Amino acid sequence: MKVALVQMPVWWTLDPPLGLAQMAGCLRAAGHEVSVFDLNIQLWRRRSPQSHALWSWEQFHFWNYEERVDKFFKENRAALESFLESILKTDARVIGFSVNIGSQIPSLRMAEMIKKADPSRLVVFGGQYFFLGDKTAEMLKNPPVDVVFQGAADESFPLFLTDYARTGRAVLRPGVGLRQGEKIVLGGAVSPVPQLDKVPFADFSLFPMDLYEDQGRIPFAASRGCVWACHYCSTHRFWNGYSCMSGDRMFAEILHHRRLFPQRTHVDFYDITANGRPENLFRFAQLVRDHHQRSTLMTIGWKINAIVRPEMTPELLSALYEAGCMEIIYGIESGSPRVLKRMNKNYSPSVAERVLRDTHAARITTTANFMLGYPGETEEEFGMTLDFLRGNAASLDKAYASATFTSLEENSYLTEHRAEFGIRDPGLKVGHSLYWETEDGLNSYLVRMDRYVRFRALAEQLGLEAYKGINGEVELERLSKLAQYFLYTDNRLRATEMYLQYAQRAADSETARGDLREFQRELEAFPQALRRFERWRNGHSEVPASAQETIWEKANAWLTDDKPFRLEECPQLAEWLRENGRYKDYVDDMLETHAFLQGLKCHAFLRWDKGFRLFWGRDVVEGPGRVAGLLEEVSAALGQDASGGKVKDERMVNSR
Ligand code: B12
Ligand code: SF4
Repeated sequence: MKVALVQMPVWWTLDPPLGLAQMAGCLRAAGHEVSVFDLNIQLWRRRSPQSHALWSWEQFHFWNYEERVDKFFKENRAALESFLESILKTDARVIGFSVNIGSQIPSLRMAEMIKKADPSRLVVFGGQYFFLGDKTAEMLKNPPVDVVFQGAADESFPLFLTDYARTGRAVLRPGVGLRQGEKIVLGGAVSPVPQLDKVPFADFSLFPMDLYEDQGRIPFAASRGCVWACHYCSTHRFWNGYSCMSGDRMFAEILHHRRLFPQRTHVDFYDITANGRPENLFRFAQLVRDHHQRSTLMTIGWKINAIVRPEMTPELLSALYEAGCMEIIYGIESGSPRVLKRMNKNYSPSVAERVLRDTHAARITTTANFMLGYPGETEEEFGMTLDFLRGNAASLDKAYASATFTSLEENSYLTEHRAEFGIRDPGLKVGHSLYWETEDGLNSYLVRMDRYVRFRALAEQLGLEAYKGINGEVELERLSKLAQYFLYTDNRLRATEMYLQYAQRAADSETARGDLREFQRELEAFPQALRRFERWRNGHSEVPASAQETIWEKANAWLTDDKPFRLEECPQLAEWLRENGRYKDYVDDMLETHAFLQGLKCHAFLRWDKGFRLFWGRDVVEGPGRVAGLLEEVSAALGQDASGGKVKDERMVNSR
C-alpha cells in the first residue's frame, strides 16, 4: 500500500522527527511503500527573516492560534502548494500526519488542502497529541480527518493499512478512531508500551537528512515511559509503564544507523529515563566497547536522561564512559527531602550526592535539572536547593533550572489534584499551567521567577553552565516571561513596558511585535477615552465621594464587564436611585461613558479605585501625557515615527 507521512510545523530542527521515522520503519517492515515529507524542516529552511523566531522553543504557542497559522499559510502559499503537489504525485492513497501540541492546526490546514485537491485520499492523524484525553474524538469532528490513531502506532498503523489495502475501507481496531456515517467511533486503547525488541528500527533513509541543523547526530529511543511516577510529570500517563530495549537490540539498531550515516557520530537518546533497566545499559556499553576492538564504526558520543538510583555504580558509569556516554542529565529538582517527597520522587539527597560525584569522577559531563517553587516549597526549602547546588558544585558541570520553574503539566497528578497541593483554582484557563498560585499567596509566578533569577545567579557565580535563555540572554527571557504574565493578569500597561524593553534588545521577535501592534491600536484609542471620561467626571464634580462609593457597591461587578449595561439589570442600584433621585443623571452619564469605552474595543473601562478611574486592563491610566509617551515609544519600537504613520522598517510593510 502506498502511504505518505507528513510532519508539519512546529517541531524542532536539529534532527529528524523520531516518531515519524519510527512509523516509516514499521510501515516499510510490513511491506508498505512509504514517502516522507518533513514540511517542518522544509518550511524552516525557507523561512523569511520576520518568521525566524517562530521556530524558537519559547514561541511554539504561536502555532496554536488559528489566525496566526492562517497568516503563515497565506504568506507561504506557493511553497505549501508545491508540497501539496509533490504529496499527491506519490499517488499515496493514505496520507499520515504526525501531530503534537504545536502542529495540530497546521496539520489540519494541510489536510484541508489535500481533501480539496483530492477527496478520495484517506487522511490519518497520529502522534503524541492523541495519547490522552478526548483529543481523538475532537479531531475527528473536522471533516478532512478520516482516521486518528490513539497512542503508540508501531503495530496498529501497519495492520490498519493492510486491512485498508485488502478491503478498501477503514477498519476499526484498538487504537483507531474513525467516522462511521455521522458517528465517531473509537476502537479502544492500544497497548501503550510495545515490546521494543520486536519493533522494527526507525527509518531515516527517506528523510531530507542534509536539511537538518545538526549534521552530526541521529535520534534514538531505547525505551518508552518511566519507572517512576513523579507527581508533576505526565510521562507515566502517556506510556503507562516502562519498556526498554535489551542491550543487544540497542546495539543492533545504532550499528544499523551508523552504517547508513557514517558522518553522524552523535547518537541522541530521547529516552525520558534511559536507566530504567541499568543492566541493559551495561550490556549495551560492553557491546560497544568490544566492537571498538574490531572497528571504529561504534565510536560514538551519546548522552542520556537518567534517574538518581543506587545502581549507578562507579563500575557502570565507567563502562558508559568507555562506550562514549558523554553526558548524563539527572532530575535532581530540589535539595529538600520534604519537597522531594511531595513530588513523589524516589531518592534521597545523599544518594544523589554520591551518584553525581561518581558520574563526574567517571569523566562524564554531569548535569542536574532543578524545579523551583514546587507548591509548598518554603523560602527555607528553596535555600536547601541553593545549599545543594553549593555543596555539589564540584561534582557538577551544568545546572539547569526549569525555564517554567514549576508548571502544571497536563495529565499529571499535580494538575489533577491541585487542591491537595494548596493551589488556588480559578478554573483551568490558558496560561494557568504557568501562572498558578497557592491559596496562602506565598507562591506565585513572580515568587518563582525571583527564585529562578537567584538560582541562576548562584549557578553562574559557582562557574556552572546554565540554560542560556532566549538567544543566549537571560534578561530577554525574564522580560518576555513577565510580558506574557502581565498580559495574562491583564496588566496591559506593565505588559507594554516589558515588551518595549524586550523590543529594544530583540527587535525581530514576531510575538513581541504582534502584541505591540495590538497595544498600539489600543493606545491610539485612548485620547478619545480620556476626553469622554474627563467630560463625565467634570460634569458631575459635585457628587460626593460617599455617594459614588455607594453606587459602586450597588453596581459592583458590572463596570468591569465587557457587556453593555442597562440600569434595569441592576435592581439594587435602580432602587437606590429611586430613593436618591438627584444622582440619576450622574449614573446615566456613567453608563453612557461605559458604553462609549466598550465601543472603542480597547480593554478600557471604568472602575472604582479611590474614586472612579479609567483602567486599561487592570492598570490605571493616569493621564494623556503618559498615554502619548507610551504611544510614541511603541511606535518607535515598531519602526514608525511618532505619529504612527510613516513606516521606517521594511518588516512592518510585510507584516501589515
Ligand atoms: C524527545 C522529545 C522531544 C524532542 C524531540 C526531538 C525529535 N527530533 O523528535 C525535543 C527535545 C525537541 C522536544 C521538544 C518539545 N516537546 Co517533546 N518530547 C520528547 C519525548 C521525551 C519523546 C518523544 C519521542 O521521540 N518518543 C519516541 C517516539 C517513537 O514516539 P512518538 O513520537 O510518540 O511516536 C509514536 C506515536 O506518537 C505514534 N505516531 C507518531 N507519529 C505518527 C504518525 C502517524 C500517521 C501515526 C498513525 C502515528 C504516529 O506512533 C509512534 C510510535 O509508537 C516526549 C515524551 C515521551 N515520553 O514520549 C516529549 C513530548 C512529545 N514533547 C512534548 C512537548 C509539548 C514538546 C514541546 C512542544 C515543548 C515542551 N514542553 O518541551 C517541544 C517542542 C518545541 C519545538 N519548538 O520544537 C509533549 C507533547 C504533548 C502533546 N500532547 O503533544 C511530550 C509528550 C512531553 C510531555 N509530556 O509534555 N521533545
Ligand atoms: S523520573 Fe522523570 S520521567 Fe520519570 S516520572 Fe519522574 S519526572 Fe517523569
